[in-house]
Amino acid sequence: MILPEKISTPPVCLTIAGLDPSGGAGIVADIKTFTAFGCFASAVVSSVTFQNTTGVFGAVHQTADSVRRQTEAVLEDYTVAAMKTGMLPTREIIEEVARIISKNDLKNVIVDPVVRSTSGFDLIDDKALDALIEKLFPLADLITPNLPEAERITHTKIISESNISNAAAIMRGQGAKNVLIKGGHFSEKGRNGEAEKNRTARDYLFIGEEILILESEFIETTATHGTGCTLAAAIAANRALGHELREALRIAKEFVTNAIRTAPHLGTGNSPINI
Ligand code: PXL
Repeated sequence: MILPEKISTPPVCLTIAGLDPSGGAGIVADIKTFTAFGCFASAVVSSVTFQNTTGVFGAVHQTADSVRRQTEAVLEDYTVAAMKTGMLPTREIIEEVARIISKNDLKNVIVDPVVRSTSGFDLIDDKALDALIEKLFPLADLITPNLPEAERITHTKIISESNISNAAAIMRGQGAKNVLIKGGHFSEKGRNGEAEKNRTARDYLFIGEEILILESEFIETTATHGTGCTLAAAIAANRALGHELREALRIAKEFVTNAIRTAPHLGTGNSPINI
């Protein structure tokens, strides 16, 4: 077997996110994604969740002190080229992560505002969500909400593209520099009248004064577990490799689309993707 050549001094990527022991989402997805792009993966656990492809059954969250000590151990030793945050379940953890990003002047910070699992398990409470918006949005290079997350963050209903622009404007008003709204859910049956004829997966990047619409084939599948984590991690990896944000996103989206297309169909629920 021929393995890809390793980069001799790979850039270090850091994820601060939850553990999904079934390997589809959270830090395991992030580690695999960083590694796939030739980056060196480091990972801080914010919560240990109990889940598999059929759902999330519970979680034991880490304390803010644990997150701080894990992260400081990494940062004292490595230069982190890019980082990604995923499930940050409590206000205390979010405040700690924000403090660490500011103190260490970390760059290329991708914030995936994880709110709820596909199966409906709340991964963050409302107090924590307020802290995520207030403390982390202003420190992010990019935030990556999907439609349900954008709706919950902005308290708006998104059924049209103009609703998407409005939600992005609200999130920018909340301090987010660049906003990626992942429109995959638009393609689901029944979300809006347009969905049946418009079967592409569209993501909307609000960057500077520009809106960039990234379109890809919509793949009809239940194998989507971990797509959000993987996309954000892939963007972070490509920022670490020196790509500017638009290009990092283009590469990351292609990676995720391929991973969905070639998903291993593991488990009896929503299969992980192929990372
Ligand atoms: O996909 C959101 C997500 C992120 N991180 C962890 C998760 C989930 C969804 O279940 O469990 C740890």
